[in-house]
Amino acid sequence: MTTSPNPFWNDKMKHLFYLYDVDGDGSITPKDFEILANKLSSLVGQEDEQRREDYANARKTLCQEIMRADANQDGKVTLEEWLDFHKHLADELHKPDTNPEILEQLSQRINTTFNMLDLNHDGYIARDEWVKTCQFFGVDQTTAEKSFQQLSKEDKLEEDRAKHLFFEYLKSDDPNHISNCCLCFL
Ligand SMILES: [Ca+2]
Ligand SMILES: [Ca+2]
Repeated sequence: MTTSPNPFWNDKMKHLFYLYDVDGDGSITPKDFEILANKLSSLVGQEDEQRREDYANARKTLCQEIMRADANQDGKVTLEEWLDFHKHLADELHKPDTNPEILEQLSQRINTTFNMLDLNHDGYIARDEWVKTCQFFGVDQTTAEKSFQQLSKEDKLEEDRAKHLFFEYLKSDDPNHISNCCLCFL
């Protein structure tokens, strides 16, 4: 059963759509991921061959996961397809018996995002990695630092915690929920 989306949730997902539509042509395509991954990889050392390769792989995985939203399979995810897709995911996450296949897909997605944010690849997102990434997505430094303080423990954001926050972020209708404290959470 699909309920009509809450306005806060709808705005949040729209915002996320526009973050992914990097070239601003009104739809999400594999080209957007290429641009995004190239830009993000400039945050890590360019001389690091291994990390560049990781980024290329992460981009492919993330792109595959997100292109699932392309309902009519024309190679573009429109805003409407994006909202429908995430509404379906949010509805699934609200169920006590979430479809395990969907959980698996979402885990893939958060793992990939996490690995991209974990710039030095030590298994944690550190404050500076978080702040850098937030700034990259247009969030000011003060907001980014404040959100990190709320999200992290002992100045680190662990993978499990990040995954949990991501699930909450996808389904939460509550503007005051901690997962919503920073809209740039992918
Ligand atoms: Ca685009
Ligand atoms: Ca489409």
